[in-house]
Amino acid sequence: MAEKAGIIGYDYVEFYVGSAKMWAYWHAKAMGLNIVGYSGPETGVKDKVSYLLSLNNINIVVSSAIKPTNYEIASFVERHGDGVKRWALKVFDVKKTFEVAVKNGGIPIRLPKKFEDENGYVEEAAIRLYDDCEIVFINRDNYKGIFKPGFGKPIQNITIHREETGLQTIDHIVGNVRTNEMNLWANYINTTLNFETFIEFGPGDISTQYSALLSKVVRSKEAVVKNPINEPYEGLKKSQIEEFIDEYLGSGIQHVAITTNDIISTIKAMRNNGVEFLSNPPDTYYEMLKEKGIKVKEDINELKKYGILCDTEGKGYLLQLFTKPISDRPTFFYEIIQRCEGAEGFGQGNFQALFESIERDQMQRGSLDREE
Ligand code: TYF
Ligand code: FE
Repeated sequence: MAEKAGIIGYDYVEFYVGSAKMWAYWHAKAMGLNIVGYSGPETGVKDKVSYLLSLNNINIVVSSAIKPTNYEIASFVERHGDGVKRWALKVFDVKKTFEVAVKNGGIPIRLPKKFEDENGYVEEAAIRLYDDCEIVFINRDNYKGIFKPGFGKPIQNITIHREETGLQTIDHIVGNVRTNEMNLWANYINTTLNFETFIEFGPGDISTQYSALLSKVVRSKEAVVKNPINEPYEGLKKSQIEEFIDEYLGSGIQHVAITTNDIISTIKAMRNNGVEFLSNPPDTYYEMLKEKGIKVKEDINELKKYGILCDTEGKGYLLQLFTKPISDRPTFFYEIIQRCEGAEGFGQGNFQALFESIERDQMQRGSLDREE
């Protein structure tokens, strides 16, 4: 459905990484995405390579510098490690959305531009987000080729045996920012994109001994685009948000949540494909879920077997599970989510179990204690 700001939904997420080919292989093998596009020297791009991975409504681009002269990618990866450089919103009118965003305080990164080849054209513009990230406005309606000019069919012959994951669409994209920056970025997104604050989690909502964070969810008026923003809050130990900021060297994207219509099959397939998930909650978590007597269609024993979390707060119920950080630094991870019977939340009822699981992971890395 059309919105006032003309935003249709997420279009793609682009990572800057050390080796795009390895990242493409992992997303194909582990996440069950298909390598459908490639850009590099063979397609006339000299100093970088990109792979486009797609499945259903998901588009992920992974890009690497292949020469140090591509300072943009090389310096990003040197500082942050592998991470999300930009997420794109599909919009009706790139120029108009960009102009309104900048008039309302959006920091321009790239002015609206048409990229053309024999297959038509793509229009793109970008504004800044967080330290080193971008929100892109894109319209690809007038392009018949693969993704964008500069892309072609993948030329690599990569054969992949995997189980199909059935992943569907990007549900939300989460940022971690420094202490006192959450409101700044929430207001920035709300005013530039005409979004609104949907939920806020304060100090009392997070209930583990150590993990402390504040969180605000901003979303588009039609609720198709949702962006939680976390900042650290005073805690006994180093919280996961502080750890992210330290390891990423600044603010940036912490996780991307992807939907499925059948989370049990998805998690089973992903586990068989070799994806590592956070450790399962204790048995008491599932006993409490049974005791609540809420009508969950799924077999609770199956949820327990695969470590899937179930939040029954609010309308409907929500099933979710989080991967471990997918690359070398404890920074970016994926969330797999199934929203049942109109569930709109973000798993608040799971915060305790989830954060305890993250803390077990932090403990293994020795990163719960702050360095003096
Ligand atoms: O997106 C969310 O808000 C949920 C909960 O470090 C969450 O997925 C919040 C903080 C965090 C991990 C997950
Ligand atoms: Fe999430």
